[in-house]
Amino acid sequence: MDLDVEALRDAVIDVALRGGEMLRQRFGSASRVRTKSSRYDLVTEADEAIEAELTAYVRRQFPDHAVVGEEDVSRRVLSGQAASRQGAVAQAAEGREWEWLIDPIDGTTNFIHGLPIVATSVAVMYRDEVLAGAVFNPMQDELFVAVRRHGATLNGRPLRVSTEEVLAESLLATGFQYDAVEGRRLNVELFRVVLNEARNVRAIGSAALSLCYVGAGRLSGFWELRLGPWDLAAGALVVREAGGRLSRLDGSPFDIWQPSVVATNGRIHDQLVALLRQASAGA
Ligand code: 2AM
Ligand code: CA
Ligand code: CA
Ligand code: CA
Repeated sequence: MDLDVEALRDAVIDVALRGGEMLRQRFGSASRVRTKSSRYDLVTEADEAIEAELTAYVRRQFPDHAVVGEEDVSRRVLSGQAASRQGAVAQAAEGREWEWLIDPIDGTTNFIHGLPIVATSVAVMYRDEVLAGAVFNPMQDELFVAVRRHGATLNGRPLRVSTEEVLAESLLATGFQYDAVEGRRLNVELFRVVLNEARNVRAIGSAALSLCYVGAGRLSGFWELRLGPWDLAAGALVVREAGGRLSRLDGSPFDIWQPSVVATNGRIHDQLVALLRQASAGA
């Protein structure tokens, strides 16, 4: 490895802050909104400009690292250059040991509407292991950082998950996917079932920030059905390093390459997974 812990931390922070600064400058003036896979799956000029800048920036500093960005992967799939999203990610990763995952704007729909729950999410992996991640919301000046085995912080202060023991006292969050209406139907049912048991449920429109909020103890837990590795990598490391627990929706081991996630304070994890499994079976 050619990077120590401090260098890794500094590198992810630097890239996330750079992206967030561009995001802040563009906030309130989303332009050229286009659709991708469905009418809910949106991209703007800002997503593409920020990703292009961050990709070039990482490559200048680390010429032997690969950079995988959401919009680059989307372009490869939509143009037919890659047959699937996994294929496109593999193309972009070029088989390199060091790999960066970049989500230039997490919360693009919020960005388009001027809702300031938006972030740039950046993670760096070595041989398929996420070593460091940073999620920066420039509208609230909140920088979440996690380094594997070295903890998670918010603006430099150490993070710890919340202590709720039961769903009835838990504030949870989820997100609704971009596939056609049918794809959302299942999560509407999960939402309904969980809402009956939890204190309340939110859908804040940024998966990366939702994960960071679990790490910060602001949410007791979060689940979502269909995310990409750039949505998950940095935020999941924040959850883990803040003492939380992660799995897939069915309770099996978490993996950024799999689309579903359940992230909690740990204490309510089994209860939430059991409820989601039961609700999925009945849906
Ligand atoms: P985005 O804003 O970067 O597109 C919304 O539920 C959250 O899920 C956002 O963080 C959104 O990221 C993310 N997301 C990414 N891909 C998605 C997909 N195919 N369907 C739904 N949400 C997706
Ligand atoms: Ca997107
Ligand atoms: Ca995203
Ligand atoms: Ca995005």
